[in-house]
Formats: sequence, structure tokens, C-alpha cells
Amino acid sequence: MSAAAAPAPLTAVVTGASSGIGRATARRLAADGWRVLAVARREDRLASLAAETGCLTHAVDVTSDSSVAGLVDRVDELFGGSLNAVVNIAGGALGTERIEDADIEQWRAMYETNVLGTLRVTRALLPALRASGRGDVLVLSSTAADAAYEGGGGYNAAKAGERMIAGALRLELNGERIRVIEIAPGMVRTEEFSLVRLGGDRAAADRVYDGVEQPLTAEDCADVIAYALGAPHHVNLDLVTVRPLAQAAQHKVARGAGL
Ligand code: 8X3
Repeated sequence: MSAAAAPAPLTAVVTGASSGIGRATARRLAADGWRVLAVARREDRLASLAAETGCLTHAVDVTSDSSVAGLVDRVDELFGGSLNAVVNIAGGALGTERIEDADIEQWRAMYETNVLGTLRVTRALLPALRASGRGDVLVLSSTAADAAYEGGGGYNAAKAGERMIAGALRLELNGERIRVIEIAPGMVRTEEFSLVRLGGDRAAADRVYDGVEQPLTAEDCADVIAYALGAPHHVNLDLVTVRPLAQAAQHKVARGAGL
């Protein structure tokens, strides 16, 4: 009698995989045995991720219809048009201006990546998720979607918009074998998030984490994502809020408390 064939590995597309939470998630899922197609704009960073982890990679700009169409072709080619998870991590924040000083182009860029990027990639890959018979859409939002804060308006709006995609989609897909999972991190220290938001001002970026010894790391978030995706498929973590111990709310951070 021949041994039973090993189950085929689960497959995932991870966006925003060039750095931060996206990169950590691609690395973690690959380590957990997933076949990961890691996507981002920066090919040099994808190449180093592939060398390190064995992830498959493809350069994608989530703000471009034609680029995302190319991603669908790549999923067809690599995974036979069947996909278990779309992990939407591409996005981020630009600026900390008050509403009266808001930069329209920064707001537009945040909407393009966080909201329309998630929409474009998810919509394009839904047929592949359906074809798998075990699909997940994961949306990385933020606690910025929970409550407005001074200087946060554009990012608050973008992340709240992204949250609504997850909510509407979960309702629309009810009855199908596709979970919609939203993970909302609070204070996470990554190599680029605050630096990009603050226009490359390293000192200002460091001040975001002043007096907080252990903000969340990209790996902490990847752990939560891996758990949510790896849970038995009838278990849907609709929304997981994850903050460091030092942070009780957007404005309530125990700085200097040794946490
Ligand atoms: C990051 C959380 O506090 O910078 O998504 O809005 S915050």
C-alpha cells in the first residue's frame, strides 16, 4: 500500500513584501510551509527576500490596473489559478499635517495604496480564491481606523476606508468558503513606516517611539497574521486589534514606564 500523498502546500500572495510587516509576513508564511508569492514595487528588495526565504516574487504596483493584471497571470502560471490567501499589506502613511494644512496629493497617494490598492488586488484575485475552495482575504488596517488623532486625518481616512472594504466584502462573501480577516496594529516600529511618513526625518521618526522600550515589531504582526491564516478554516478572526503593552489607546502610551 502506498503512503498517502502529502497535502499540497497552501498558497498566498503577500503585497508590500519589500519591507516591514509585509516582508516579515512573507518570511513567516514561507517558514510555516506556505508557497508565497511576495509582491512589491522594489525588485532589488524582492530579490533579497527570495534569496533569504525561497519566496517566489513578482514586481507589482498595486496602484496600476495593468500591473495587477500581470499579477493574476503570474498566479495562474505558478499556482494554476488557485490561491488560498491574499494578504494585503501594501500601504502606509504620508505626513502628519493638520487638516487645515493637508496636502491633497499625500491624501490621494494614501487612498491609492491603502484603499484602492487593496480593492484592486483583492478583486482581481477573488476568482483564484474561489477556485481553491479554501480562501482568505487578509487586510492589514490599523488602529488609525478606530479613532481620529491630530495630524492623522489622511491616514485615519485611508485606513477607515480600507476597513470598510473588509466589512463589506465579508458580508458579500457570506456563504462562500472565503474568510475576510482584518488585523489592526497600533504602534509598530519598522524600518520604514515612520521614516516614510515623516519625509525621511530620522530624528522625528525616532521620537514616535520615545520612552517605549518594546513597540510591536513587524515579526509580532506576522505572528498574528500567520495564526489567523493558519487557524482551522471555520474560525474567522474578523478583526484583531494588536498593540504593544505600553499602548492602551492611540493617545494613551505609557512612555518611560519601562515597557
Ligand atoms: C500605525 C498606527 O498610531 O501610527 O498604523 O496611526 S498609528
